[in-house]
Amino acid sequence: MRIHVVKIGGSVISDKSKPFSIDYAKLEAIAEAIGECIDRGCIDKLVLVHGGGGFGHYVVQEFGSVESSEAFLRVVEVMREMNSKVVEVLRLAGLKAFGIDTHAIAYMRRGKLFLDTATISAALRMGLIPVLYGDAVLDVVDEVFRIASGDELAWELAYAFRAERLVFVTRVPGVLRRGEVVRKFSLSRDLQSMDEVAVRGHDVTGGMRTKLVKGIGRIAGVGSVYIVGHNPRVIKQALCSEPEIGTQVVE
Ligand code: IP8
Repeated sequence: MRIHVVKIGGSVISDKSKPFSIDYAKLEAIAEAIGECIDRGCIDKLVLVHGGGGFGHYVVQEFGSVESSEAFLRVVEVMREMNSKVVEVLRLAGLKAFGIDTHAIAYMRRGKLFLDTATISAALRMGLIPVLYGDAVLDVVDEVFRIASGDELAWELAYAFRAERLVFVTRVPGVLRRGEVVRKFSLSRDLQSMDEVAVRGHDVTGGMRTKLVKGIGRIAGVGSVYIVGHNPRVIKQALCSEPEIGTQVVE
């Protein structure tokens, strides 16, 4: 299977400073861009992941952590709600979006993420677009609640499915060095020299650096990896050819 994995940043499609609100205009524009790439035939199979934005991050911030079962259950609840809103917009844009609750197929062992990919692979073979999300999950060894970021999930999915492309759609136009977008970023060489973008509002899973670090050990086997902004034209380029603005991440 030729698979694309796309992670849509939670802060792109929701306002982290305004709890529980989706930015419908932005999400619709992204959904249309993806739909065009499917129609053009440059995407065969697609897995979508979205982040927590003003839903999950806000709640974790409110509770301070996901240590308690109350916090865990509330995160699970609001992230489900966000996912169903996202899926609804994707469906209206004509995509065969199929929401899959991350906490039901993902778990951790001592902080390491594991996925049961059977449902996702079957869904892909059956022509659906699985839509997962950053979520709270169980650590089945330590018996604690943990957060699995959408970024880590996207890397893990891309690695598990040997994705042809992994595209991160973010609030910023790519990895920045001294304010300029870096064209190519090597995980083994360049991690020291990047600017960290301060995240406005609530972000409990780290910024660009963490996004990149999660790719270590997972990038092997993934065809191409791009980090781009949310301009629909650039998203289409990242999915089908090469983005005019954005960062290609390499080993
Ligand atoms: O927004 C974390 O996913 P992310 C989601 O991709 C939660 O970092 C539950 C805070």
